[in-house]
Amino acid sequence: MRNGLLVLAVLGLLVVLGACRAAAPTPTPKPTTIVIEGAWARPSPAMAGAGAAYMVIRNTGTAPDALIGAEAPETAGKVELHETMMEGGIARMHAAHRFEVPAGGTLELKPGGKHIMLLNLKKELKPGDQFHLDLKFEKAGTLHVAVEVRAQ
Ligand SMILES: [Cu+2]
Repeated sequence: MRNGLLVLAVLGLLVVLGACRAAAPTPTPKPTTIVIEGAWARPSPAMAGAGAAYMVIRNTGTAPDALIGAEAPETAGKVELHETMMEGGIARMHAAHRFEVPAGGTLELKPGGKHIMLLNLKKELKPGDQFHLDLKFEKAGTLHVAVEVRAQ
């Protein structure tokens, strides 16, 4: 009698475990977690019309993401993703549609490389000032960043 109950209990447990296994979702990569570090921009007079912002974008998630656009409505009429490339010894900037941020990796925006181009400046970028930049990511959505204006 006791043994019969034990067998039933074990069978019941197996059924429960089996059900759990069947119901368990297939593992999917966690959504990206984007962290922005050290966002800064070079000083630029408004009459220059353009400036550039730099930062390190860290993806702490297990899925890749991509920066697909940016806006700074109070500061620049237009914001583009730019890449600097050497062509015949001359550095030229090209607009890019997206910058990949690999899973568990970083994307570095720096002078002479990939950067965020601020066009049609609405105000002077003075050392010590801060301005807001909205970064649009494919998966993480829009992140708001404070950009510090400094010489280097
Ligand atoms: Cu540029």
